[in-house]
This record gives sequence, C-alpha cells and structure tokens, in this order.
Amino acid sequence: MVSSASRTLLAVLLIVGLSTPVQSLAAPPGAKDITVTLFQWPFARVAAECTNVLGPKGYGYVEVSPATEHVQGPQWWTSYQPVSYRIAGRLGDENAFRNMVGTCHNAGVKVIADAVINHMSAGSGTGTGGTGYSKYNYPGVYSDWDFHPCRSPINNYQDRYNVQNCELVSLSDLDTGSDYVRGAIAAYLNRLISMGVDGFRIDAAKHMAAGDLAAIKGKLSNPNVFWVHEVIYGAGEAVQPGEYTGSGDVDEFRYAYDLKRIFQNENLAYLKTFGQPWGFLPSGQARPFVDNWDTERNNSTLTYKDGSTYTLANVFMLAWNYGAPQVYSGYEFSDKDAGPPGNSVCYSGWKCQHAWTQIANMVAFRNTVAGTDVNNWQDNGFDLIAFGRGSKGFVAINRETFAVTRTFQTALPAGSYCNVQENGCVRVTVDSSGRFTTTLGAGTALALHVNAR
Ligand code: ARE
Ligand code: CA
Repeated sequence: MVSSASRTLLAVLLIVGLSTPVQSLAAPPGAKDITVTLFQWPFARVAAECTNVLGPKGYGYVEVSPATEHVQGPQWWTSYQPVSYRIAGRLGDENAFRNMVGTCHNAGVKVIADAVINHMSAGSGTGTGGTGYSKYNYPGVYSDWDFHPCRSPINNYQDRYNVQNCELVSLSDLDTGSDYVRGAIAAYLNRLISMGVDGFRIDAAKHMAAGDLAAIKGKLSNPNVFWVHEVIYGAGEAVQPGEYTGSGDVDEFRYAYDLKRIFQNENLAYLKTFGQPWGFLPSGQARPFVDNWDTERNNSTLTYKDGSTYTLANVFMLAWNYGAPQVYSGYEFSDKDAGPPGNSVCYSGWKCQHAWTQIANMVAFRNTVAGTDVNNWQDNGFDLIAFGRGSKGFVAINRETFAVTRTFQTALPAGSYCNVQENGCVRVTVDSSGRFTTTLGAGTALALHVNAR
C-alpha cells in the first residue's frame, strides 16, 4: 500500500527532477550509430570497457542490462523482475552506475539503459537491495490497484487486450494507463537521465499501449531522449512494431530472422535488396541486429555457436546501409537460465564479440562510410558478395565453403589499403580504375576504407 506521504514525496521528486538542469543529450543515431549491448556486464566493467575498447573502436552507444533492484536468484533473468526502482541489482549500485555513465561519456560513448517498465516481479521475497515485496505490492512505489485487473498469463497474441493488460510470463502487469503509474515510471527514468543516461531500451514495449508509452515519454525532463522499443514481430499478431515508431526506434527482429535463414539455408546474393523492401521498418526507425540474449537462447537467430557464419553476418550488418545496428556481446552457456560467469575476463566465459577483430574493426568502417549509398554490388549468384559504400569503403564476404579468387570493382581512390578484417595491416592495392584482385578464404571477409590506408 502506498501512503499519501510517499505519493507526496514522489510528486516532490518529480518536480525536483523537472527543475534540475539536464544536459540535452537526445541523440538519435548519427555519425556513430552503432550500439553494443554488454549483456549482464557489471557497471564497473562496462566503464573500463568504454575507456579501453568501445571509445577507441568508435562505438556510439553502450546498452547495459537493467539497473534496478530485482528478485534474487542465480539466473540472468532475475534482472527482468524489478521490485523497486533503486539501483541495487547484481550489476552494481548507484555509484557504480553514475561512474560508468561519466567514464563512458569521457570516452565518447553514450549510455542506453534497459528500462523494465511493463511489469514488476512475480512471487514474493526480499529483493537484491533488501526490499521486501509480494506480488502486486512493492513498498514505496506500487500497490494492488496500480496493476491491471487481468491477473493471468498472456496466452493469445492475436488479442490486443490480452497482450497488453494480462501478465507476460506471470509478471505483475502495471496499469500504464494510470497517471500515478506513468508518473512513477517517469520519475525513475528522469533519475537515470539526471545521472546522464542518453537513451532507453523499452523492454516488452509490445505489452504496453503505444499511447501509454508516448504519455510516459512526454513526462520526461528530456522528452526527446533516444528510445528504442523491443517489439518482437509476430505474423498475424494484434500488436505490430510499426505502432511504436512515433516515440522511438524499434528493434527489427525480422532482419535477424531473415539473416539467419539467408546465411544458413539460402544465398547471400539475395541480400542485394535487404531492408525495407523485405517488409522491415523504414531504415531511419529500425535497430537491426544479428542476435540478442533471448534469440541466442531460443535459436531464432544466429549465435556465437555458429562460428564464422555468425561473424560474417555481423560484418554484413555493419557494412550494409540499413538502420542503426546493435552488436550483441554475451557469454557462453549450455543451460539457458545460467547467470553470467563469475570472472571478468574476455574470452574466458565472456564471448566479447564486440572486441573480435572482424566485428570491432567494422565500427570504424561504418563510421567512415556514414551517409554514403551502396554501390558496385557484385556476387557469384550464391554465397560470395561484395559491395562498396560511396567512395569510402568496400567489403567482400565469402560464405562459400571454398576459397574464391576474384577481381573486384570499387569506387575507392587508388592506393594501398589495410584489410581491416585481419589483425595488423594486410595490404591490398586498389589500382587507378578502382580494381583489386584477391583470394578470399572460405568463411572470411575483406573490408577496406579510406581511414585505414
Ligand atoms: C522467468 C521464467 C518464467 C517465469 C517468470 C516469472 O523463465 O518461467 O514465469 O520468470 O517468474 C526474461 C526471460 C524470462 C523470464 C523473465 C522474468 O526471458 O524467461 O521469466 O525475464 O525473469 C515475449 C515478449 C518480449 C520478451 C520475451 C521473452 O513480447 O518482450 O517474451 N522479451 C523481454 C526481454 C526478456 C525478458 C522480458 C522481456 C521480461 O528481452 O529477456 O524475459 O522482462 C513470440 C512473440 C513475442 C514473445 C515470444 C516469446 O515470438 O511474438 O512477443 O516475446 O513469442 O514468448
Ligand atoms: Ca502490460
């Protein structure tokens, strides 16, 4: 039960939030448009990674796992069951969070927080920050009447009411139509904004009416802050991704599903028209990706377990001019519920995809070719493709099971370039007509750009 005193306190906090001068950080994807998601990385480690890797490599944004206090347990997904809006979860406290934002900003990297605002927890117990809770009762913030009256699990994605008002996997579903709930959510997001957060991933956005989300966004101290909605496309479902573009970009799951199919079972040559013509959202509203923590566990997309096919799909995404992409960085698992490794070392449990040469060096490639069109598309009809980006970059991808030797036509200025797919600088010479000849091993790529000569 929420006392009127705590409601008054909340109102005061809201007003304080509104009058605190907040730097305008709204930054829809621009020249540095790549987000890396460091799944379940502790905030202190994210900070160090911003300084050591993300900033130097040119990543524009880092997305971190949810920050709030959550239910206890070893599974990773406990962080998707908030019990209060205090920053007191497995990944670090408020100090660690603030330090991370400051350190990442100093490294030129903006921070996206994962906002779990559709629901609170299931069950009852004591949260990671010591808050006692039970279902529909979260002391200091929500009580029974703040939740939707449908108190059963979602079981019909054909029915909008069921999807948005009932319980996603039995999690207490907030009444996001209520002004009090909207205010409480906005107060939480405003606190993160006051700590310098630059954007939000809206978890389970499909399960909230687009109008409710727009109303919450309207209450923010910076209503233009960057938002990206998680709305999983499902054929024939009542709620569709396109409904959410009014208040933010949307994760384009169809892109990830189609990439898996093309890379595994069809021909890369088909990718020539990849993008909106395939039924995806317009490029300016989409966040494409190869995988995320849900899809790598349900096998709907490629994953690190797919070896070079996975790496090449990432290379393609980063070279292709569609959307503002997300690179995913997770950890090895065999049990899909298993929480993150206890150590903090790249390549030992943690996969650190964002630091793999073939992926990390494509960040500078993408930043260099920003704003250019695709040109000089070439393919062999099957699984060898190549294309340029204006006169600034060129990529060739060989997903064949054999090496291919070929002369490629580019629009690059003549000169000696480094193949940034390799460590060190393996030289490729582009002649005065823009051509070069090379041999691409099975499952490898080549990428050249004018800032790596
Ligand atoms: C866990 C247990 C459950 C238990 C629950 C409550 O696994 O058995 O009932 O706790 O005790 C994550 C995990 C869940 C976990 C949850 C809470 O994945 O397993 O539940 O945390 O701890 C739908 C939603 C989409 C959602 C996916 C998972 O539309 O928004 O389901 N994705 C986000 C996050 C998840 C997270 C949550 C939301 C919850 O990315 O990591 O869950 O905050 C079709 C539909 C999709 C649907 C999909 C799967 O494709 O089109 O809309 O996605 O099926 O059902
Ligand atoms: Ca809901």
